[in-house]
Amino acid sequence: MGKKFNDTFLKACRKEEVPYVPVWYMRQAGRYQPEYRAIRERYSFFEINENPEVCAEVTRLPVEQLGVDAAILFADIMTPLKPIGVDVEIVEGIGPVIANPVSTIHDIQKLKDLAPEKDVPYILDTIKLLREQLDVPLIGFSGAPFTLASYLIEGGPSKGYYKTKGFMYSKPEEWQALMDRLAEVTVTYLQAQIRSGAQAVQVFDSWVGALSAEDYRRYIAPTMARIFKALKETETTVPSIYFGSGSSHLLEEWNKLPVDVLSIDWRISIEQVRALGVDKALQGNLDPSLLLAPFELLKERAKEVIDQGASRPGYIFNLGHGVFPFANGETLKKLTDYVHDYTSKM
Ligand code: 1CP
Repeated sequence: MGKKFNDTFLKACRKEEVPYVPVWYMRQAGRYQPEYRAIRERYSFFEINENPEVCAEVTRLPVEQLGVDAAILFADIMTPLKPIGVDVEIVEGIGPVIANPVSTIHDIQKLKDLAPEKDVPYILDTIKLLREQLDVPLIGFSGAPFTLASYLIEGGPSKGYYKTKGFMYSKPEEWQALMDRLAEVTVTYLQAQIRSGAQAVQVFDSWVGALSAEDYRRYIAPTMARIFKALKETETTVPSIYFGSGSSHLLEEWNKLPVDVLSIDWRISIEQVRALGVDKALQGNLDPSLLLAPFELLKERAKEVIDQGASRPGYIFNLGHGVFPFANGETLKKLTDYVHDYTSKM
């Protein structure tokens, strides 16, 4: 507010020159912050979501506390599914729990179209409010069809995704109908976010690494290509980011998608990613567990990541996955300062 707008993150997404490496963290707003926990005592997760003033406040908290170069809309990948007929609650200590899991074509056909202006007006209002308040770019986001389907089919968090994959293998037509429906929701939802002012969009496919590269090619890649193409056609200037955990074996497939930035986890180094021929902008990829390491070690490892990432234009510092609930906010602040200081001198 009043400050000069910081577009370093957007420049890095576009592979432009930057004065220093921009930083933000997946799950930068949430349980590790005492202020968030205090707000959560008064409101349920979806009550925060549905109240633009509170939702904008929660979104801004990490920007103000950590000095990160981007804000991410405070919502959940389940947010757009509630209004289309999914009976979902966010349960403390577990995550999304679904009372009516999907198992038949009838269940899929019952999922309604998303009409963002009518179904999630509070999200669009939060975005508009944040654009007045923020002096860093606002990232909108959505879950990706495979990851959303995993919750819909399993009924909640899963380890093996057996039912999800079993469904995919044994009911290919129903599976495709589900992918199509969720792709439509994703595109409609993200288009509405972009129209309301989201300056970049990230698609979270957190659990798609459960698939082999061959299954990804067969069952998922065409859907993801369609999503990113539709987003490009909506607004060519809004960068798109694709994230998955445990997905190193899928990077060559991802590199073929019409997406701008790949967000990678820590199981592969940035040098290795580039050696695969991946030529997109990259985001990542410090192991979040290092937030629990002595700060000297954390710094050393962050430096290694940065030295690899920043050797080419198009690099954004982030963790390889989200901040966990018992992370220390002060460590995140020191890490952010370190990345800024170190890379300003490069
Ligand atoms: O700053 C931010 O990033 C916060 C906004 C945000 C985002 C981007 C939240 C709030 N959720 C998400 C995305 C999300 N939700 C993903 C993709 C990112 C990732 O892989 O981490 C996933 C898989 C979910 C599903 C989900 N929702 C989980 C994980 C469960 C599992 O399968 O292991 C959990 C714990 C939630 C609830 C949730 N969402 C967000 C918060 C802060 C919380 C904690 C709930 C609470 O306050 O009680």
